[in-house]
Parts: sequence; structure tokens; C-alpha cells
Amino acid sequence: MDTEDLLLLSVGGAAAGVARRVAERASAPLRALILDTDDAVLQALTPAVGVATTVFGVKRLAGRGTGGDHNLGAGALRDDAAQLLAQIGSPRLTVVLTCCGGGTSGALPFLLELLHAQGAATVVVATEPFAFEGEDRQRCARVLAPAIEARADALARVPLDLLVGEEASTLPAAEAFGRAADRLAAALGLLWTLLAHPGFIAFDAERFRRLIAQDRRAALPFCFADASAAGEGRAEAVLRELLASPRLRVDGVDRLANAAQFVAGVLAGPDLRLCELGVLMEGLRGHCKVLQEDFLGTADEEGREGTLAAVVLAFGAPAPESPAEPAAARPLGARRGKGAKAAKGTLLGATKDRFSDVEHTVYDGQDLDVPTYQRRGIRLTR
Ligand SMILES: Nc1nc2c(ncn2[C@@H]2O[C@H](COP(=O)(O)OP(=O)(O)OP(=O)(O)O)[C@@H](O)[C@H]2O)c(=O)[nH]1
Ligand SMILES: [Mg+2]
Repeated sequence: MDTEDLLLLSVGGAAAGVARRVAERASAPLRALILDTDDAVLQALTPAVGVATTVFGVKRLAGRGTGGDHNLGAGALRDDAAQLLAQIGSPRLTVVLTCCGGGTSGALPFLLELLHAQGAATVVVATEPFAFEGEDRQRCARVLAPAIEARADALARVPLDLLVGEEASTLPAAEAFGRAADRLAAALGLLWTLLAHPGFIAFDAERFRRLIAQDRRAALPFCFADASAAGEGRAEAVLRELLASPRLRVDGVDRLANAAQFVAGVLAGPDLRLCELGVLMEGLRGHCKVLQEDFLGTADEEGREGTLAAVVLAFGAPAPESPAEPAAARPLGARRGKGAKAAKGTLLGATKDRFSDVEHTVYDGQDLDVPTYQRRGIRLTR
């Protein structure tokens, strides 16, 4: 896969800062497009090789942001869709990053439709506001989630509180935001290196695409965490940190234990030993209760000699009230089939009518819960 095939796309002011940090963290060349409706945010970013910035919706918003209005974010994207598509090109896989809580992320549903029509598989990472930001921003994030979920191929909803931990409420707000952005950028930087610069065991963007770009009604949910350690026993230390990570425990559910699939990406120097991969993979598998598939990828870098870093992505999430089923109860291949039953213990994202009782998202008088290609009767080939 060539570098044009993989794109990091960020939408909104806070996401712009995180995407810029990913460019510093990733040790493989990054093709990133940073989009915002606020020109001042983009002007303040330090330029980086491979990272382009574009303000959109200037006609409507005069480069000043949406002031928290999703409809304005959606309209702004629609105004400039043709120009943005020319910049996006036709990536095979796009990692879309947004921080929900403001209005510019309202552009996401339409943007995802455009990407889909271009043939791109989309992995969305959407942060959710800190609890201390208040109900208005929480609500803003909540109402957008179903429209994103219906259009992405895979979706990680990342509460900022989980990224920072319990201390979030006691830290100065700027520090809490900074810490969240750093942690997110570190994990995404590892993921990027893994996909764009695969080592002797490759889990590249094309494999990721195959894992997520299935015919389904809603995004495959996932969560992710990273850890690193150096010295003797580094693989065991990384494993311990991953298994204890609050980022893999969402709403009281251990998402790794309940994962149907996981991807483990290991980044190390030339001193990486096979037994260390064994420790990690066996430890992760041993923790999972309903695992059906796992994938390992490595990226090797001279500069990492002595340290071992890993990023784990856990796919699938049981309904919170349902306990994990034993693996034998669900046959291989049953999890993501079109029309999988919405029964107790089935995976979120594989259920057929999960949006039937959810309020529809209407922008500019159009029901965005109906994909554009259906609204306009366009046939898609993928
Ligand atoms: N990590 C991090 N998150 C932030 C920061 N500032 C804001 N956020 C989060 O991002 C959410 C969205 O805020 P913004 O990105 O500023 O909003 P926007 O997408 O630019 O939308 P508008 O400005 O309303 O058009 C907030 O609710 C916060 O949860 C920051 O500096 N770092
Ligand atoms: Mg903004």
C-alpha cells in the first residue's frame, strides 16, 4: 500500500492539535489533512511535512468556527465538499479524528459519506467531553454519535475522562486537555507507525481495511490502549499495563475480555525476541473470554532498541448488561454477518435495527441517518 492510500483526517479545533501531535509521534511519514472551520486555530499550528491544513465553510462562517452548532458544521462541509474531496483523493483507509462537544464535528456524517463514496474504509476516533465540561457539551456529543456510528466502518468513542484518569477533575483544565491530547496522540502515533511502516509481521492498512470494511449496518465498535516499557521483563510489564488500562474498560465493561477480535501492534528495535511476542499474545488471549480472531503486527525501528511499545485494539462490545458468553456459544464468522441478531450478548454494531428507536439526525432538512447514496438512489461499488 502506498502512502497516498492511508490518510489521517482531523475535524475541528481540538482534533487539529491532536493530529499535529500524531505527526510528531509517528515514526513513519504521515499524510494528514487537518480540517477546521476556525482559521485562527489552523494558523496557530506549526507546519509539518505531509500535514496539510484547510479551513472550510468560510463563506458561511467567515473562518470563525461554528460556535457549537452541528448544523453549521454540516453546512460548512457541504459548501466546500468538492474542493475537500480533491484534497482527500482516494485513500484506501482513512483514520478520522474528531473531538465531539463542539459544532465543527457536525461535519462528520456527511464527510464519512463522501469518504465512503470514494471507496475509503473509515476508522473514526471520536473523543467525548470531560464530565467537568458540563451537560451541554455531553449532549452535543451524544446526539452526534448515532449518525457517526451509522456511517463509519469502525468507531472508537473515547471519553476524555478515561484518557486522563481519576485526576482529571482535580487538574487545571488546560493540563487535563493537554494530557488527554498527548495520550491520544501517543496511541495514534503507534497505530500509524504500525500501519504505515509494517515490520516482519505486517498488519498493514490493507489488512486493517479487510478487518473493518464489511457489509454492516453500523460501525464496528472498538477501543484501544497503548503501553511501553524498557529493560528486563518489558513484555510482561507492557502486558500488565494493557490488561489494567482504564481505556479498555468503558462503562464498567472490560472491552478486551469481551472482544471478538483484537489487534496487537508491537513496536520495538532489532532486539525484539519472539518469546516477548509470545508473552504478549498469550497474555492477551488468556484475558479474552469470547475471542474469535486475533492479529499481530510489528514495526521495527533501530531507534527503539531497548524499549518495547504495544498498542491493542479490542473490537466488539457486548451490551453492558449482558455477561460475556463462552466462546463455544458463538460460531466463528457469526459475529459480523449481515443481519446478525440483536440478542443478548450480541456485539454492538452487528445488530440489525439498533437505530430504530433513536431520534433521526436532520441537517438542512435532510435525514442524515439515510445514507446519501440511498437518498439519491446511487449504486456504490466498493
Ligand atoms: N484534548 C483536548 N481536547 C479539547 C481541547 N479543547 C477542547 N477539547 C475537547 O474538544 C471538544 C470540542 O471542542 P472544539 O474542538 O474546540 O470544538 P470544534 O470542533 O472546533 O467546534 P466549534 O469550535 O464549536 O466550531 C470539547 O468539548 C473538548 O472535549 C484541547 O485543547 N485538548
Ligand atoms: Mg472550534
